Amino acid sequence: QHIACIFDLDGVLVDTAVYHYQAWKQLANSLGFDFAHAQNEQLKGISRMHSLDKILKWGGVEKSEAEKEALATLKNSWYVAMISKMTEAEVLPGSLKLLQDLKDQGIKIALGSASKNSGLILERTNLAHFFDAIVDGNTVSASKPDPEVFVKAAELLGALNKDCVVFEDAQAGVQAAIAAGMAIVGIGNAENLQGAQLVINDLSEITIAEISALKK
Ligand code: B16
Ligand code: MG
Repeated sequence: QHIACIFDLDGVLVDTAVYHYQAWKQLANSLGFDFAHAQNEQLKGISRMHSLDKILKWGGVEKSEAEKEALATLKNSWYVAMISKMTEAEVLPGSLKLLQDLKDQGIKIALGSASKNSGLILERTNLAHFFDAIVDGNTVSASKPDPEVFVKAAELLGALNKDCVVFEDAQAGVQAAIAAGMAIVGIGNAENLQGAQLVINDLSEITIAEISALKK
């Protein structure tokens, strides 16, 4: 098959959104305000600093660049403490089987994540060995919805953009994949994934034949 698959990490292969939420909530509370779980949807797929900017805005709090750096570092230290305890059991349903099937068929696999912590998460959950290329928050300069993360992943795989299928759980990621000219499988609620060709609840709901049929 002439396809390549690019997986987002948080919300697609693992559910680290719960840990991001807990750590951001703790940070907001330490600044004297709170935000709703529903607002957390807007933080998915966007970078750490963009997330912080949004949260400070919700709280009506203004901080200097230096203070923001310190707050982001503090939040990350709490987040890293949480993900350091992750296990294989936290891999989302269907992920292992699909990754193994793709590998068995010789289909190239890349990670396309906004996270700077992807290495630790992949190691803790034993997923690292599936990937032919890893592009994450450490390697990109423009965050989703900019297509850079997926374009770089395709380049590293030696694949054309039009041959790539992206798996995403966030609207910002769907926008990025559209901008890259790639096919998109959305994971989660269709209302948060506008522009995806197909929306499923998790990776157990899709086969390689169905993925191939989506190719642009
Ligand atoms: P970090 P993904 C994203 O991961 C998360 O969805 C988003 O909530 C987070 O702010 C971003 O990573 C940065 O994460 O603070 O670990 O660098 O969905 O692109 O895999
Ligand atoms: Mg995600």
